[in-house]
Amino acid sequence: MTAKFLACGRFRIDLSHPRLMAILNVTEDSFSGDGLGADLRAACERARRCVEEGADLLDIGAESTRPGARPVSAAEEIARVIPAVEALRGAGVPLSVDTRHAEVMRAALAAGADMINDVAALRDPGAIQAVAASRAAVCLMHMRGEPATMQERPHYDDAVVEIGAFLRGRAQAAREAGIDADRILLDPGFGFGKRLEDNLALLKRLGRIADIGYPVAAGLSRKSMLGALTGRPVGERLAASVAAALIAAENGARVLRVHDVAATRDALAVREAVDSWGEDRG
Ligand code: HH2
Repeated sequence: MTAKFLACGRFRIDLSHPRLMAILNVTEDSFSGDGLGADLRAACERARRCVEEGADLLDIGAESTRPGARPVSAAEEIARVIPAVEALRGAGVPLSVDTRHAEVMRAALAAGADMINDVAALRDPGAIQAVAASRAAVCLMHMRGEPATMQERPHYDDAVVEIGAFLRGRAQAAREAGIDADRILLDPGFGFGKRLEDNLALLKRLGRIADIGYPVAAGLSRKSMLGALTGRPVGERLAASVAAALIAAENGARVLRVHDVAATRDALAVREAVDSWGEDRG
C-alpha cells in the first residue's frame, strides 16, 4: 500500500492530492533558460513567488542535467546550493536539493535540506548512506547513462517494465540501508535517456510505476518531448507542460516537478473540483 504521506525532513506532506515541486535552478545553463546563476536575491524572489502561487516544495538545483550539459564540480555545486538552502529555510515549504553527488548531499543535509532529489537514484558511492543518516525524503529517479551521452541511441525492449524494475531495485536498496518507505518517491525520469515513444509509454502507463508501492514524482515541464509533439521552442511550452502535468496527475503522479506553478495549480484545481464533485451526492 503506497504511503499517503511523505516524511520529508521537518515536514510531513499529505499526498492525498498531487503536490507541486517548483524548480529553482541556481545554474547558468538549464535547458529551459531559467537558471539564476549565483544570484541569491533572484533565487529568493523566485522562491517567494512560487510559494505564493502554491508550490508545495522547492527543488534547488545547481547542476543542469540537460542532454550534453557541462558537468559541475561538487565544490561548485556546494557553493551555489548551500547559500540558497540557508536563505530559504524559512520559506515555509520543504526544501529539496537536486543533486547526484554524495558530497553535495551531505552538505545540503547538514544545511537543513528536507529532501534529496537524485537523478542517479543514490548510485554515487556514499549517497545512500548520506540520506539514510538523515530524516530527509529522497526522490529516486531513473536515468540511463550520463547526461552528456544519455540521448545517444537509447533503446528499451519495454521501457515501462525495465524502468520499473530499476526503480524497484533502487527502492529496495534504499530500504535495506535504513530509509523508511514513507521517505521514498520514485520518478521514471522523463527525457533522461529515453526516446519520444518511451516517454509516451511511461506517461500513459505511469500507474505501473505507482504499482511498485511508492508515491510517484514526474517531471515533464518544458521538456524536449513536448517540443517534439508541438513543434514549439522551450519558451513556448506552457500549455503542453500543463497538459502533461495533468495527465501525469490523472495517471497517478503525486508530485509534479514544474517551472510554472500558477498555471499548473489552476489546472489541478479544475481536476480536483471535478473529482470531488458529487462525492457527497452519492
Ligand atoms: N528533470 C530535470 C532535473 N531534475 N528531477 C526529477 N526528480 N525528475 C525530473 O524529471 C528532473 C529532475 C531536468 O533537468 P535540468 O536540465 O537541470 O533542467 P530543469 O531543472 O530546468 O528542469
